[in-house]
Amino acid sequence: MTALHPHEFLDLSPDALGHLQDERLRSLLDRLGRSDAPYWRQKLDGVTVTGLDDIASLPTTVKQEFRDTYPNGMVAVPAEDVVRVHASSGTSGKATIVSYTAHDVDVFAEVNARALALAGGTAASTVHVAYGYGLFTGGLGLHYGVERLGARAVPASGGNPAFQAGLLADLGADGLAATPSFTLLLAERAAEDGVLDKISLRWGVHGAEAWSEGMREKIEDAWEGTYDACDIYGLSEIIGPGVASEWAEHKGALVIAEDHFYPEIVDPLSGEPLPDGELGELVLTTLTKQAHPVIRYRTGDITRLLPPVGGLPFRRIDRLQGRADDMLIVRGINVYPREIEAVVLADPGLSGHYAIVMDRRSTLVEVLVVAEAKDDGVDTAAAAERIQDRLRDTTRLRMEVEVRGPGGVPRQQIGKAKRVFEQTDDTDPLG
Ligand code: DLL
Repeated sequence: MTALHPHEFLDLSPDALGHLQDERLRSLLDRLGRSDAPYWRQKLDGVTVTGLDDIASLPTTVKQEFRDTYPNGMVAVPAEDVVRVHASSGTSGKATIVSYTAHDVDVFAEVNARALALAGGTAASTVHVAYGYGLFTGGLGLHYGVERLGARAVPASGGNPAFQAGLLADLGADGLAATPSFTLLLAERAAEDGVLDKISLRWGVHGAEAWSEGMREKIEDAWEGTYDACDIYGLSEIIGPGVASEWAEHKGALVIAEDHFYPEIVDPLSGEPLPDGELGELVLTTLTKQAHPVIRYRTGDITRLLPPVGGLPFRRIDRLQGRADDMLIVRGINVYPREIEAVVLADPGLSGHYAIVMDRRSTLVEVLVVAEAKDDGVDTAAAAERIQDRLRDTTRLRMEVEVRGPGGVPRQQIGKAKRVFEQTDDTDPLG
């Protein structure tokens, strides 16, 4: 079976793309304008936008609107046309439910098949899907993508790394879909169980949480042979994974499925549109969604728009810094957990596991970074001092650093890795 080149999925000139987006936006607005749902009547009341050129004068949408209309208030098709629901994995507030028609499920499969092809997948691939199956969009989204690619899916879901490492060895998967943190855990388990050399993984799509270049190196080094660790981005409110993903041949930014999701960048404070290249909040409009369309959704994710590469028509987004609301404010200085990760993961003596503790026991918050030695031969006190110096250089903040022995940072087997812990009393927040 010859490799599927991404062009086979994305055969559009930039001009043709602009027309397609314009046409799709008009048809979306036309459809929503005819919806009986009070949400859409209110949202589009007085809107005169006719096409892509004046998309910035459409109102934006925020997450709270999903909560306010829970569970079906934003649904723009008759109930009998809905074939599936998913929910956001949000930890705070009420879950947000999203609905899909058969066509939406089809688009979901298509954009994930592209993401897998961009990362290195072919119809001859076996892809081990270790994202959670269920209400979370990761498992089923990638699973349908694998099937659309014509490849073989192993629906492993989350948890049980020992069993999963064995499956990787026995079934010969070449592709892996999993969070970066679980991928590292799997590799560690495979090494401990002595099955690493029986595993033939060559590429993977990793996302659902922010991860650094240092994490990419750790993941690519963790498997025997060459391995391309590609980033995949998405969110339930838009569709799930597959909104944007990295091309193994041009790593460093993610190709946006712009024919389905129209991207803009706005100033996170004022909401004013920013030009391509400038850092700001990603705003997305679902051009083809039927059941649960969203207009100009404020994702809360900070990135910038970059030009297309490699002959594909689609612009790209820079790798994500993290959510605007993940930003830690310490003594007036803003720092993203990913900046701390970059320092910890760049140290050759440390494993990829770490945690950030926001110690709020006194009036001034103190930050404790807990990292872990790669093996017993590492001088943990010297490593802690090194990391503390580098953190001070890169963030201008003094943080406490503790380097524990191998296995000292608790592992998480299911869902998105939790990196930041709050400490308000003397109990150990890491458990
Ligand atoms: O995390 C969908 C997904 C599943 C993406 C599997 C990739 C792979 P939600 O649970 O709704 O959906 O969370 C969406 O997670 O707004 C980002 O803040 C964050 N996120 C997702 N992918 C990335 C990534 C899924 N590659 C929220 N890098 C988004 C950084 C990411 N953050």
